[in-house]
Amino acid sequence: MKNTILLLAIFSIFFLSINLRAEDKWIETKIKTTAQCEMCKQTIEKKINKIKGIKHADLNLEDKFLTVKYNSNKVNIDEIRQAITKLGYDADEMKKNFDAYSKLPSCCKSSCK
Ligand SMILES: [Cu+2]
Repeated sequence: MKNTILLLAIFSIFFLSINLRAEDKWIETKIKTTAQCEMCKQTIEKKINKIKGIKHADLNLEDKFLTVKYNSNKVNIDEIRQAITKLGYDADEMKKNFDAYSKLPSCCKSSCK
């Protein structure tokens, strides 16, 4: 009897964990950035792709939108935006970190274009 209960408990934990995993919410969204060139694209993509919960991040230099797919259980959109601003770029309505911006090569500064 004890064994049966133990077995049931193990099974329910097992199925519960499968269910939890199935609840991972993948969201794809676009973030407007102030990227200027190929270097900006690489910097942003490299940084964002390293964040836990990010499936992929791809920046389109023509419209400057970063398309990002992320797991909303692990990371939220503001954390992603914040990571971009820390690199020296605007992210939607969030303004860039000026310290980081001032260290960018001149080709990457949005004001020179
Ligand atoms: Cu650049």
